[in-house]
Amino acid sequence: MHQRIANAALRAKVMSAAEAAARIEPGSTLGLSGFTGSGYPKAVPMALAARMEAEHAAGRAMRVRVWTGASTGPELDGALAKADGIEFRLPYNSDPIARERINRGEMEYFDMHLSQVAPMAWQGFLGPLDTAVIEVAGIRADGSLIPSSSVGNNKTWLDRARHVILEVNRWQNPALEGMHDIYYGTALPPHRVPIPLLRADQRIGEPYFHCDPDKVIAVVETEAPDRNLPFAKPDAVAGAIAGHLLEFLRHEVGRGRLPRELLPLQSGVGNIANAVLTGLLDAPFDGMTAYTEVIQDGMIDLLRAGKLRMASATAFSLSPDAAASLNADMSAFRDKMILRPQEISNHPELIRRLGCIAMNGLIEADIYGNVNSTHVMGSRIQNGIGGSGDFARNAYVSIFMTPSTAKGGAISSIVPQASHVDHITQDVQVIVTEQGLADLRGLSPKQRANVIMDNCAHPDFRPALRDYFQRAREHSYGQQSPSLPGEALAWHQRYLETGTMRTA
Ligand code: 0RQ
Repeated sequence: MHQRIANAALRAKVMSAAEAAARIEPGSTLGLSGFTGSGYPKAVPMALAARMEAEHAAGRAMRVRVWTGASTGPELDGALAKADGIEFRLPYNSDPIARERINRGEMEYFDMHLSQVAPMAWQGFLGPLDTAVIEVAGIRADGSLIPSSSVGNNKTWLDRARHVILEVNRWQNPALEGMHDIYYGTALPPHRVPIPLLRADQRIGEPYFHCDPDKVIAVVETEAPDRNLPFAKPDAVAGAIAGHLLEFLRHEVGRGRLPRELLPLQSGVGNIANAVLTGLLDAPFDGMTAYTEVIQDGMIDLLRAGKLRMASATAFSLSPDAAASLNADMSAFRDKMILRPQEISNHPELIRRLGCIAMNGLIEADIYGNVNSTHVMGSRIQNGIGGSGDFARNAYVSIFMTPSTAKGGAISSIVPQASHVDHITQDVQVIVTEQGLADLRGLSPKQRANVIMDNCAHPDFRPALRDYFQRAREHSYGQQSPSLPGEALAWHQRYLETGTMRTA
């Protein structure tokens, strides 16, 4: 017992998850570990949800405010949302139960840029933090903490919270020790200094978190897997998108605009991003690096094949199969991976300096290249902006990819006007669909519109887009970005009323 807790004072604080959850005040703000389904606490949130359900059954309200790194897992967001226990949440969420509550207006949600969460917490803009609940892989004799499969905002939560609850998860591989790089050099203006990171593979911090042991009110032992969904096998659409994108990268190398080993890759989450990574296995680029948020299945394959030299991220986001295969072989990967706090993995200064190639998904793009990553039909949140904004604005080249249609072809992903904008046209340099690729660099709005309609839109929707654009050229108030606003948004209204954007 207690093999993972080498510090005697903290060992004395071991208790059950229910006892730990009982120490959380109703109405308090919790800073929880967890990033894209890894490294989130699994026992205390479940026990807290059970307590909330009992309180609600007795007619007493019990809700908390939840801050995390990014999305977590069903034992955290799912359980607390099901118990109607979340009053407010930030940042990125992908849990379906929480998504439904948010979209029914029962839960407040702010999907802020991931790089800004820790600085805003330090600046005091988010209010006080009561209790941090952090999963770790172990506690060392000196009380320092071995991070688990995500780093996220844990350093900040441990520093800022009045109280700390630790979950020590025996399921996490002990060989994770040494893989993390926790940078303690950030400060608030006017005391900020440059972050001394010049290469994706560089270490600038230390492998452990520090935490004042007097703040620790409970230590809970668990043995529970991170839970992520398996990826779908790349289909023809994902394969075509990957093909266009890889051709573009080859072309850029040929023109001398990218080195042969490319520049550090940032890859969003999801099946298409994974298909692109799989495509890189056979592409003529060697010695690649990744400076990204999450290490996903495709990156493990690239590392194994030696195509990717190293990957820097803040978390793993692996299917159950990939997690099991990495766990079986973790020590072989230790010097090829670095997990950092998300304020570093997503730091605009570093992304700009390293010149990342950013590749993210989108919900819809308009003919001018404004991108909606978050809100279906302008009002229904899907996940959140996550780190896409951190990377899109600061990347060497900012690429967005999507199938050209959604909902079985009823919706065009290319629309006259995005119903919500996360990434303005200046932050979107390349759009790729299975139809083709639009290289928008250096183009004016009207030039962009032509390239996007011709290269990216589905042929079934091209005539309607062309017709709209032509009439906007004739009747628009101005001709810099011709638009007929009422008519543009009628595409979305038509879908809401008829179930399709098609007119015939
Ligand atoms: O909904 O499952 O109910 O049918 O949106 O769509 O096709 O599964 O897309 O998994 O590639 O995710 C933008 C959401 C794409 C993702 C987004 C509906 C579609 C489906 C999901 P259903 P798919 P993907 C690093 C970077 C923001 C965060 C980010 C995302 C659902 O990439 O969250 O980039 N990005 N982070 O049917 C109506 C359309 C639609 C549409 C799709 N045009 N209209 N519905 N859908 N397009 C990672 C992190 O930051 C952690």
